[in-house]
Amino acid sequence: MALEQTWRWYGPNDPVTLQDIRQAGATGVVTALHEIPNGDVWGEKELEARKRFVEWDDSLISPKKRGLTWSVIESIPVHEEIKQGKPNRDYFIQNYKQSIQNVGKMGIPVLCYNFMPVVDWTRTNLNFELDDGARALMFDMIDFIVFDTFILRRKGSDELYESHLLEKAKQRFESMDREKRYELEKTIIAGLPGAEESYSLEQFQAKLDEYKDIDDGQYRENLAYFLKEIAPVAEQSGVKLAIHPDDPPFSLFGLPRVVSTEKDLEFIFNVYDSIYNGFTMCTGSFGVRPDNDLVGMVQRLGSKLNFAHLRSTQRDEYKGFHEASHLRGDVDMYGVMLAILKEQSKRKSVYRPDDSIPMRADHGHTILDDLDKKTNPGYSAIGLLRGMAELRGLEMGIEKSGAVYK
Ligand code: DNO
Repeated sequence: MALEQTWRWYGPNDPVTLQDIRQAGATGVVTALHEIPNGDVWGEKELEARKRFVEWDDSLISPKKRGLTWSVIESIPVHEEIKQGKPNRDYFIQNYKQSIQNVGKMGIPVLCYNFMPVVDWTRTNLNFELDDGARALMFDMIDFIVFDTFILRRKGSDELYESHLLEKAKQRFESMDREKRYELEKTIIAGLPGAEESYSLEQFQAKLDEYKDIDDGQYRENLAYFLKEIAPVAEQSGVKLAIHPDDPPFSLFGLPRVVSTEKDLEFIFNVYDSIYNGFTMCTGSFGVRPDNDLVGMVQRLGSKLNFAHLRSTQRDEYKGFHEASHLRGDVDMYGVMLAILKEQSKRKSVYRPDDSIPMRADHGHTILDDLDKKTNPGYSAIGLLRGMAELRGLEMGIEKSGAVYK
């Protein structure tokens, strides 16, 4: 059974159209009701209308199916009150449950979400130029320290970093003009596509302060509290949860991080043991840590693998990385793909109906005509198309080789 090829679509304002997605060969759409404020219920009506839009072309005299299915929600954001375990969290959890039930009624089978505090995915450079002129996303640790210690001037941050890195960051900060500093600030805190929050410098510091008494242990408890409430509802509603790992998979700004390793996932699965309480194998996020054994994670935790984001990263010497093309870099994409296909075949043998795991090529390079267009960083059509085409070829090659059944 082949993987279900999906594509992330940011809604009607996405420069990539549903027809583009169809032409790229995807059959599944991954999207969210980005317009609903964080914390509010996703109503049945809104979901139904968006589903209709994704799946049907109503602009024609006789409406026609587009050949696409809304197969994954990415994401319903988790409200900060829940993440911080504030007294009001039960109200927001109630809303979350209601949204899950409504998603279930629409027959959308997978919900990807994350539990990263304050910031969703984070990069320092959205236009890192590769040798061939393509642009990639990058997390440069020195730039990150420039922001944390010299622009934000977060108290205590200088004690967190090794002195040679701090020294490098200081020199870099001094060599940057105002414009460059502002650009870096915007890149880090103004919100990347899909991240539901964006902040000014003051708001950002205030948000960080709210976490001063929340360590990893406490934060994990807050996640467990949330999961104990929502996972049974997801199970009853037929919606498989797929928690997305921290990106990058280590602490930023001294904030807690609890979804970065295999151990973290084990903790999550132990809170409520069900295939409805699963994860997103984001190879680009987990893969930044050399101590994460991606292939082993799929082999050991595969039954809870509800969604796959496939991309690769290339680590640098200072714990940073840039995004490599899909089959290069540090991720063993062959190994991961083989392990996922073996998991699917296992499911088939026990008649598990979800034996076509949704996957999407994650974050492409900006290439060709897209270099001159306004695109969502990481989500320009041509780069993603290249990634998806490569992954599709890899999958077919593995299938045909018979390696899955050995
Ligand atoms: C970035 C994405 C993340 C992801 C969320 C899931 O490209 O992988 O924004 O959607 O973290 O909730």
